[in-house]
Amino acid sequence: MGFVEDVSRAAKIILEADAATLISHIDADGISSEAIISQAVTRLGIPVNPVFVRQLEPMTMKHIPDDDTLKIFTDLGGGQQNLLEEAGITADSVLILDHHISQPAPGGTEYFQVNSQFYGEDYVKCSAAGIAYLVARKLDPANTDLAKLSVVGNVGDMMARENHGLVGVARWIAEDGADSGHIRIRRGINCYGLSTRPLHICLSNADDPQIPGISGKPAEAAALLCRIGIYQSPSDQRVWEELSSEEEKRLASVLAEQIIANGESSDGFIAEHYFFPDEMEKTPLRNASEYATMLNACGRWAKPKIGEAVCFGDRGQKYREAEHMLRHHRSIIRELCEYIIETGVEDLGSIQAIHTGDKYPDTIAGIGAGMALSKLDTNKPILVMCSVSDEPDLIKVSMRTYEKVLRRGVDLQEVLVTAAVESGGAGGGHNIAAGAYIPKGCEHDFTRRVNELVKGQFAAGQKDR
Ligand SMILES: [Mn+2]
Repeated sequence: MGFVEDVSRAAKIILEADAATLISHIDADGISSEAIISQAVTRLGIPVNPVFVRQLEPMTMKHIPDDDTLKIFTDLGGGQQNLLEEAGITADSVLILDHHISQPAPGGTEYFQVNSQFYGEDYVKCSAAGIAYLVARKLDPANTDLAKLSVVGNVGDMMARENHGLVGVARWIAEDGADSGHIRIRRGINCYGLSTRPLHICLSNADDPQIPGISGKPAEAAALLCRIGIYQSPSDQRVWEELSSEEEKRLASVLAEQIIANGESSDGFIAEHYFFPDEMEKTPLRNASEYATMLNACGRWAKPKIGEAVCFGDRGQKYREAEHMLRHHRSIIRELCEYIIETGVEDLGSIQAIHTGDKYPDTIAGIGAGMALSKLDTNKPILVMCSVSDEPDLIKVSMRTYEKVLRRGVDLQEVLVTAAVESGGAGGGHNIAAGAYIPKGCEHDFTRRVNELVKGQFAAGQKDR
């Protein structure tokens, strides 16, 4: 069936339900998908019970109540239909809204699903929060306030990364939110913290591409901003979001010149950003990427319901708890990053690797790897291994790299999928950021194999040009 028909059918299934259980993932996309459907369903007067899981696997299936509520799976479920079938959950009590690869149930139970993978190119780069929003909008066209959460989920799931902005149906959703006044779409420097961080800090954190003379150098960044008249003094605290469009153009052209003068490519230096004018200024809720980090912080530290409350509009007690989660999240990541730098990585030739054991939670290994990389050799991907808290036989692997390395032929997803399967594990992710789980004990051989594969990609990339 076509996308429009499937969304209508999903809405009809919800309208016919007496009560619903919402099962969702704990990351930014999972929390925002849940919050979209939950609010849309509650607005219809249908009671909802949320269940958040780290993963849908045999151990977590017990959290799904055995009752006659409609089970709505968001941001998961498509790939775990075997588990639903094993648990005896019938097709007429399930609705799946997902964007991950779908695996049909082995016994042939046909669960109804709206999945971004089914409808062609315009839909592939749309996360579960995108699908959830389109279903919510079908339920009631007045649900356009939820477009914000949909963009948070999409940005949180890196749907804007490759094209430096959302594309296809996810972009349409952002425009829909802009039309109703809930979203402001702006193009500008591809940095993080555009609403909360003083501009010189924001610029000094830029790492992909790096800005010569500015990355890692906040004082130089402040001096530059004074020179071009954007700061009055080096102690100014203006954030990017406060710049006029003339000022942001001036800043972007000066920085682009600086990158190009240094022989680097300025590709990817400008990106599209999504701001939320009805949120409080200078808070993480003002733009999609900072909002997503806040939700991820809640989820990764096992408090998805605090993130959910923020999505529902709580700006009191729960919001303060979310701010606390975010600070905690940042300080642990900073510690991990310092640990990696101080301990030092092993240079294998084409990659650099480190094993952090059980010192830091596996849920932040990838983020820590990304941050540490800016202070290491940025021409080689980084690989971080660590123990997994409740799985003593597994090792989690996270890899990160930069766009300039992708342009030389590297694809981390391909590397990790191949190497993980060979070692009896499983991998996935994106070309620029990927992860894997491998059996404990094979780390040495695994990193050597990854190094070999990356070396091969560099060599093939060389030949192509
Ligand atoms: Mn997702």
